[in-house]
Amino acid sequence: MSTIAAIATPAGRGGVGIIRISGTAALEIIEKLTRSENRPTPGEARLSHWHDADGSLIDAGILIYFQAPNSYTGDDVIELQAHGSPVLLRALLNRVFELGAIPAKPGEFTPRAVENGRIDLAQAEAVIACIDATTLRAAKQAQRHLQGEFGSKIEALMYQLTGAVAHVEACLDFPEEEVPAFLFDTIRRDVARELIEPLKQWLSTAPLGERLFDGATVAIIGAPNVGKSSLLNALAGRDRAIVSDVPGTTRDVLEVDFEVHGIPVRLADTAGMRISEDLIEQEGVRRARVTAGDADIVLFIADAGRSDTWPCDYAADIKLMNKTDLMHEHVGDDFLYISAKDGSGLEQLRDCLGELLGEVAAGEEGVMVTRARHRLALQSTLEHIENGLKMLGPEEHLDLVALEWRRAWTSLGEVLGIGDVELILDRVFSEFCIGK
Ligand SMILES: Nc1nc2c(ncn2[C@@H]2O[C@H](COP(=O)(O)OP(=O)(O)O)[C@@H](O)[C@H]2O)c(=O)[nH]1
Ligand SMILES: [Mg+2]
Repeated sequence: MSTIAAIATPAGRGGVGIIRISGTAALEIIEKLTRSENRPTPGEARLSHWHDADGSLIDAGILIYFQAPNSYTGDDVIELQAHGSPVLLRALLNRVFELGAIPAKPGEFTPRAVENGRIDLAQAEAVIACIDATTLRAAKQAQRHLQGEFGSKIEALMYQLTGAVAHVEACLDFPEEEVPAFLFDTIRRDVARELIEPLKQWLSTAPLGERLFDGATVAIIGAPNVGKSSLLNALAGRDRAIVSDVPGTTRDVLEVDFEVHGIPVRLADTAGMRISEDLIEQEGVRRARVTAGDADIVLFIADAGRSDTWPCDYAADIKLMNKTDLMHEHVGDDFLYISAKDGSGLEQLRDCLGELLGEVAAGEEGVMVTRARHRLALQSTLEHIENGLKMLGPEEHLDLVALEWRRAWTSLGEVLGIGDVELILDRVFSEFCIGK
């Protein structure tokens, strides 16, 4: 495999800039780059000098050598911690290319780690999730996946499934009438308890788990001047939208990112819904409707002091009665009473949003299903297990049950990127002793 290199730190100036080199030629490249300084010792950070083709110094910094297989990719890896100057880093990287490395494609280090068996496919996905997470809660969830908690759960299910398949295949070896009936009950009970229940429980975490990374959109709609922009500012915690007592101030759709209980939310403030002669305002109202149509959650807001703003002709998820600092008229329990001005009721609004977004009860958060790819694979696993279960019985074709459950096994394996199912199954089965 070729030796790849890239700048691992973000573009732009910084205190430190890191170049990462991975592959069998890494040491050779370093020998030339450092003009034969002592060969680096694995795991040791040392001061090193890096030279251009003409012998001039490009930069000096810290060199760390991760000897294969104990590196991120599993190959020899060398990291150069240079000064965070884009010019110097570029020159240094070009020199590394001259010496035999090729440019790494985006994210090319991580697949190598998977190929070399350092991490599984789900952990590779967690690397990017960790980096892309926009809330601490999401980052911590990604971290659990990265540490292999997700993979262990999958493997535990695979182990259970292997046992179930082994039992069924053991029955296959007997003439049907000789399989004791209680055996089917045992298999049925084990499969329900060890596979179906945990899978269902786990799948129930998917709406929230996926939201943690994909985020949700919330649109604020209502008549002009009811306090939509004020609410956006209050929730975002900063003065983002212009607030005024002139109706029709907001004309475009304005978006701001914030979080509700660790779930990233994009909040959209819109133009007030009203019939207007003003062409720009008309377009604003049209956009408001489109935004509301696309949003996961629609917040309708009314003004407690103006009954004409109360009727809501839109299918809103939450209805708010604003300006309750001025007057508090109770117009029904389907309204949440707030004041964008003094902040009252906003905590309840956050809770309400959290609930709609799939917030789970407080306490230690388990490892969740956070990606559509994982959810689909787990759903397919569940389906195959249930299909098999339906066919389990003395009159049935047990080979079909085994086939369904092997398919379920394959779906689980796909999550971790385990390819050669037959091979693995055979190996596992070789340890089973039929009839004992
Ligand atoms: N007293 C009071 N005034 C508010 C409240 N929310 C908004 N306002 C005022 O109502 C007017 C319209 O607010 P704005 O946020 O621009 O409404 P929008 O047109 O719906 O975006 C402004 O003068 C705000 O200061 C509130 O909770 N209490
Ligand atoms: Mg506004």
